[in-house]
Amino acid sequence: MSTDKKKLLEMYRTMVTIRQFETMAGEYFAAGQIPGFIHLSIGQEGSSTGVCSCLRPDDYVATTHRGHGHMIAKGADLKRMVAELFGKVTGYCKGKGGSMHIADFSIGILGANGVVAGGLPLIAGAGLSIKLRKTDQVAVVFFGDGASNRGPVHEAMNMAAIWKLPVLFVVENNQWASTTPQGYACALGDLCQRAAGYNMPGYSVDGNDVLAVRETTLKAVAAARQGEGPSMIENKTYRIRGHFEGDPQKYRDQAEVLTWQEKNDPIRRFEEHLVKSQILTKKKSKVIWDEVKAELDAALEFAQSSPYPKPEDALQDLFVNA
Ligand SMILES: Cc1ncc(C[n+]2csc(CCOP(=O)(O)OP(=O)(O)O)c2C)c(N)n1
Repeated sequence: MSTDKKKLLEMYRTMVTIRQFETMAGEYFAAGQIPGFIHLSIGQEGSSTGVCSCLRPDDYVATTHRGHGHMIAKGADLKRMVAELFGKVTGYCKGKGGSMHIADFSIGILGANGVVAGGLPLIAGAGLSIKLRKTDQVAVVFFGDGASNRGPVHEAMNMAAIWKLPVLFVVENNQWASTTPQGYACALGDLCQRAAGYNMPGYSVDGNDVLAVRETTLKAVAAARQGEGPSMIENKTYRIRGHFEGDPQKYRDQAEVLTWQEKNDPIRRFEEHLVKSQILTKKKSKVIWDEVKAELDAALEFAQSSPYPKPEDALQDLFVNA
């Protein structure tokens, strides 16, 4: 696969941005400055970045309750994201939606989703719209291993298959669905085996290897753009943080978390690859981490200095003016 140096460094920066965004969100949540619930994707940056690195701004993405990484990788505005997490009027939903309701139609982000597996029927609809409009866009849905056992997955994959819709079903198998280990709730070894039931290609990928994710996604995207229909990709990864911030995590052994963190960090793995390939130096890497931090500090400042929405605006924006 030939990915040029500029693109590789852009992908590295995206992964660093997601990691720093999530780390910052965890810290401010713990400090009581972020209301509601947040679910972080630390450790899953290879999947979000690898997939979105293959997409155009006019391609669609539907994501989940754990969607910050997908949105950042698709190009969402950090200031508006942070402001939304803080419940401020300058946020994506004017501070009234929070983490699980962020959307940005201008760059194809059809939304986070608090309903587990809720993104799949939605993305089948987006795929049908692409087909009817005869464009060469693609529509991608991210969902978890827990979500993969729900009914809407069958309905959406079946429809996408019979109508040959340009859809990518990307299941992020991070080993845990809240407190349930993946193997407890599903009889399959590889979740991509489900693809066979819909006569579509299915790939299982090391989701912490961003280049492997990109290589597989490029294949699936090319097929979708050429009218060959949907594919399923399983990115095998691991959820490093609790299910939600504040989760006491009594259901799993912290040694398991540490092993993934120390031996299989997707950012460290990519960084080592880039350094070995003489694309990145330790010095340049530090510059990138510092630049991203400065960008996030500016987003934080923007969010913190923005006002909360007014109580009288609570019922505004409930309906779209058609
Ligand atoms: C329809 C529905 N059922 C249950 C829930 C509660 N819930 C929220 S997240 C979650 C686990 C999801 O696990 P998975 O799909 O593997 O995603 P992950 O959290 O690991 O990213 C559950 C059961 C919900 N939000 N929606």
